[in-house]
Amino acid sequence: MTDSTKAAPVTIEAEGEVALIRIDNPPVNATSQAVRQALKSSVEQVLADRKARVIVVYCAGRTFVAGADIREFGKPPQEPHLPDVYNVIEQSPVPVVAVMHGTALGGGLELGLASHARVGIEGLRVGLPEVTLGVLPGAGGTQRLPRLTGLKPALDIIVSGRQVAAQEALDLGIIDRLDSGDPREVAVRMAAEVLGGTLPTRRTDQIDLAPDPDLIRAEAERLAKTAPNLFAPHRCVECVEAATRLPMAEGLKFERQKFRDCMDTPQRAGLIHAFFAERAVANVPEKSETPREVTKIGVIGGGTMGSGIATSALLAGLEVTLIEVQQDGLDRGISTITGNIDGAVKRGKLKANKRDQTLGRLTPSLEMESLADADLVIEAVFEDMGVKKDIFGKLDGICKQGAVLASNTSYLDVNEIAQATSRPEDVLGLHFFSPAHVMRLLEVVVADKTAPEVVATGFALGKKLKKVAVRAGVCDGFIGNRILAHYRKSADYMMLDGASPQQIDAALEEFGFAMGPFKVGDLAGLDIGWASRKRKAPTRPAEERYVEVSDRVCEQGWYGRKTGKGFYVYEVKEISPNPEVEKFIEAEREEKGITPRSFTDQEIIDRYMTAMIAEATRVVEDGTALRPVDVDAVFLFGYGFPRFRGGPLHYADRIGAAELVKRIETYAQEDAHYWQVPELLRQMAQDGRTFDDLNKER
Ligand code: 3H9
Repeated sequence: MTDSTKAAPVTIEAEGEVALIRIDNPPVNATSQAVRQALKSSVEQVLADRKARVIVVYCAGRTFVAGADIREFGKPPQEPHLPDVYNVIEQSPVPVVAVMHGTALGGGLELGLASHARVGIEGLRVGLPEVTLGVLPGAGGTQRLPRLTGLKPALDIIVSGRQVAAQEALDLGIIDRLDSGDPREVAVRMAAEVLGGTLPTRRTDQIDLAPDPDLIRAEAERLAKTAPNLFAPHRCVECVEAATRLPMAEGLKFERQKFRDCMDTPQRAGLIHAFFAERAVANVPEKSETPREVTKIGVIGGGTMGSGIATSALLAGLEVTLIEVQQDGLDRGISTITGNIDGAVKRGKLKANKRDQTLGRLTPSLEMESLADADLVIEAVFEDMGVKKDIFGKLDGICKQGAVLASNTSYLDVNEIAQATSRPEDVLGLHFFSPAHVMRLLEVVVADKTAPEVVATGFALGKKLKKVAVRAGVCDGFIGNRILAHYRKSADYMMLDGASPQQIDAALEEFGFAMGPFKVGDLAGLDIGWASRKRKAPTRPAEERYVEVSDRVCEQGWYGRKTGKGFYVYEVKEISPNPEVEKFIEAEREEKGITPRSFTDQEIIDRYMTAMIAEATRVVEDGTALRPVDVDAVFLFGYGFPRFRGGPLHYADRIGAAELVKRIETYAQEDAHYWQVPELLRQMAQDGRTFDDLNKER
């Protein structure tokens, strides 16, 4: 072809009646200001040349446009705005075809929707995930998608933010054609088809859309129940409704206004922080090390954790040897894993025809010697240092040189475990969260002697298992459980001082947690916390305030959901407060001379969150977590922290270090042992710095 003009990062390749426009903005072709500018001027240039009778837009690299450049969000918007660029495309008198490969998401799909025909390349996935970032499709998505698919599928796609596979996109009318091949080749072919009249083109704004007020009302009502805290999904419904009654130009204006409203919310900042947090945690000092190859793993222990870890590894295509000491334990493990895999098939996570093959990669064994050729072994037996040291001593004698030896301990000292072997450099903690085949968090616990390439192997395994791996230092409870152990006490203190467990749970659920702390305790099993309190009793400082209510509950054999009773009573479909708990609370208040006072919901949230932030700050201060964002990721992916709040330390920045210091000092007047201002927080307050500043510095 001739007459080629380069306008990086967008290139025009024009010959005769065909103009190919290629976007090339690695890594994911996001529409940064430079791309928007270049795309708009490229289309305008082709139109001004008056030679082309068809324009095809395609992308270089691994994917079609992945949307707006979200790094620009929160900064002053720069022209040209994306909707204006796409309006130029929609109104082009020369038909524009979008050839899409990889993922066409958000502003990427919206580029396709504004074009006059859309062609997908095998493997394409499309979607409008804006809602997951706290915004809405703001470049025509809410106005154009319903015109192509009808209201119902468009509402579903926009409000859920889900990705749609190529075949479904074809069936729904989102794409007109599914093809295969290299994007440029397909682009050339499609140009010829448009010229030859075999690929029809049309403007999306000229398609009529029938209103359906009942559907809109039903969706609004559903969201009022399921997403009362979220801002963007409700605005999405309003925009789709507007598409049914406004002409395109006005609908686009309406959408633009709602998009800006979303942009201004703290939820948008929180959700985008969460998006980047998931990726930022991979930036560890060991990231350039070459990980050891892992294809065969061993899991010791067939309990809930071990079986979950084994399931996760099997689903990732690894070979797994499961070790138990007794046949009945092994049988239970196999049956749990089989149930988990069947569940994965049911939830669409695994194709039914892959079930047997997946389970076929599992080798159950009663002999530790079966781990001789494992590349990596994860010990997941109960939390007892003696037992763990014994296992690691045996592994040292059995495992091949170069095997990685990992413990799934949730709080024990990994240095001490490593000392039980002659190869502490191969030992690390891999702390999964229950259920391990579902929860995304993996704490990679780095001991004093862990070799950098072993850390890198932990991260590589995390990636293979589709986990969010976060680097943690050794301490009691690592990042997550250490912080949890601290702030959980604040809930007990408030309970004894006058707030009921139900009020505390309700206030924190209103804040955005899926469940309040007492419900979480009931779900996880109150015996777990009880065991940990007993373990720590001998070293508990005399000044520490101790609330006994949970011990009283456990002494009755009430461990929560699994025993039918805990802080709540569980009947078939009902859950109600356990009236006996109130009696324990009153008795302890009387014994300790506490006169109950009332708490507002806001005070409950403030105290609970301040306690969490204080310990999280100490975790950053002493280097257990690399950066504040690592703590945020731990809570987002392992502890049900409301994603729209971005994580505890992102949320802390909204409050500000100075205010947090003031709060802690006020609370310390009641309990100076529990409420101590972390030195780092005091310094940040003095210097006017934020946790986000620390993220950038570290
Ligand atoms: C939108 O479009 C709004 C419009 O409706 C209206 C506007 C007016 N921007 O995920 P990866 C970075 S909202 C900037 O590891 P993968 C990412 O941080 C947008 N950067 O790759 C990472 O950087 P680093 C709607 C982005 O292959 C690198 O690219 N779109 C963006 O596993 C590689 O990413 C979305 O929500 C972006 N939009 O997955 C799509 N996207 O290497 C968001 C990625 O420094 N993106 N980066 O860590 C994704 O879902 C995935 O990145 C994708 C590729 C599936 C595309």
